[in-house]
Amino acid sequence: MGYLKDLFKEKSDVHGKEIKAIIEKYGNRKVEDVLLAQVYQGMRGITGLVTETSLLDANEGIRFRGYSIPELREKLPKAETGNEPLPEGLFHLMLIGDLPTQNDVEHISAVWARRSHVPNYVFSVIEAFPISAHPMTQFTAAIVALQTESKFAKAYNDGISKKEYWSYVYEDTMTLIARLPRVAAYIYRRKYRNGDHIQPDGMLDWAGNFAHMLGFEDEGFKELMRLYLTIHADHEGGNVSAHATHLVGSALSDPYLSFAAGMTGLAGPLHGLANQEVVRWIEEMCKELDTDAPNKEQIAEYIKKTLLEGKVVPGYGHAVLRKTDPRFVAQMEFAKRHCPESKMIQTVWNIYEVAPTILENTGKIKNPWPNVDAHSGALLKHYGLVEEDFYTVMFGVSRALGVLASLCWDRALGFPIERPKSITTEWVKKNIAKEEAVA
Ligand code: CMX
Repeated sequence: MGYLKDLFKEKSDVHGKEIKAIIEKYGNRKVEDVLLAQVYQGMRGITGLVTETSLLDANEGIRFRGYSIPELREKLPKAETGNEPLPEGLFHLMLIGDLPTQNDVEHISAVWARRSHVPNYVFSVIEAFPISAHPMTQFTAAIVALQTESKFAKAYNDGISKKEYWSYVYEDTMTLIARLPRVAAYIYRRKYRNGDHIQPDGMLDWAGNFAHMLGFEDEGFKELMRLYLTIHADHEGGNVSAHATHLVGSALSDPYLSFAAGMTGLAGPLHGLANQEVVRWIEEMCKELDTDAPNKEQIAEYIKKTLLEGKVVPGYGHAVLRKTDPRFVAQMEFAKRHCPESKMIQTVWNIYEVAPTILENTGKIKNPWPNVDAHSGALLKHYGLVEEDFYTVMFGVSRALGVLASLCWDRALGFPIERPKSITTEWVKKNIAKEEAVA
């Protein structure tokens, strides 16, 4: 076994024993009572999952294994010429639980570079789609196509013991993450650059190589990729992409199939597709107002119009967060340092100044503050990656780090098939009638 895999085994054995002891001693403890409204309304706020890689605080935002985004930007190893964290380091932190050394991230970069070869038939699957197919459709299909390489599926078929599941899930995780940038870049170059593909550069880090294969050699863009692929990686377990991956994985579907399920969820406009929607919304506003720099009054009117039309203001609101998303702040800081002159970025900042008050005044939106998707598109546009349909694929490449590290933990800890109880409204009405008759 490689040393990272040995380390994961060591950590997960210890943690597995700890969890067993907790369940034995405290398993009968109640976490919380569930309200009927929560059952009907998206299970909001119901604690029903364990996800070890990250934890979301409503006011403070995400912490990965206890570290906030500003702390990660300071403490995670960087590329030789860069200031932003290497996503390899965040993967190590989420998988092992400890901050990595520079050697650790170099090791992961090297393993991923070694495993990055994508079989030709996967490209044939992508090529079979009409060029007009949404990049997320092509991406998800390519991930399913890669599944024929699953070591877990093969080992399960050969009849391995439960105790070995984690080992094959780990192998699939490392290979799938290694291949995603190549698959994503292929889709990009096929759809937007006349199929003029760029071969990987095995000497670059995972994010730097992704930028290279997309066709962006600018060091600023590579830095943005390192930040982008770090901050989008994980957002605890209940969000649609993480939960879908975990849920499907609990049926012992292999990591490829589980991750593909997560990606079909990420492709929804209320989740990952919001980054594309934000840019479109800004561009439509600019077109309608016939300016590339709308002022705050104009933006405020446009937000009110969007709400009146019964649409959402993309990039704002969150199911858990109740303050500005620190992932938005990280991107704002990056933009202030690298490209404060961009008109679209300035518009993003102006929206930030006026939208929260208007959204709050509706009296129904629980979180009027921006989320990660409010900023990302404007930064990508600045560097010339202008095809917004592609943005969710980039989100997906990053999300693999968190949800697949979690899947390794799921299997190492022996989590069972997930099967919450559902009820019918008939059941609800009968129970209410019974309770009222007693009262
Ligand atoms: N614009 C307009 N209305 C909004 C809104 C927004 N940005 N955010 C919430 N609302 C509305 C909801 O649609 C809901 O309306 P109804 O009662 O008429 O159904 C009401 O306010 C209450 O919703 P909520 O409890 O505040 O929010 P939810 O937890 O139900 O939904 C989210 C959260 C993110 C889906 C929602 O805020 C939204 O649709 N935002 C815009 C899309 C977006 O940016 N998504 C990306 C989220 C981050 C990510 O996953 O990538």
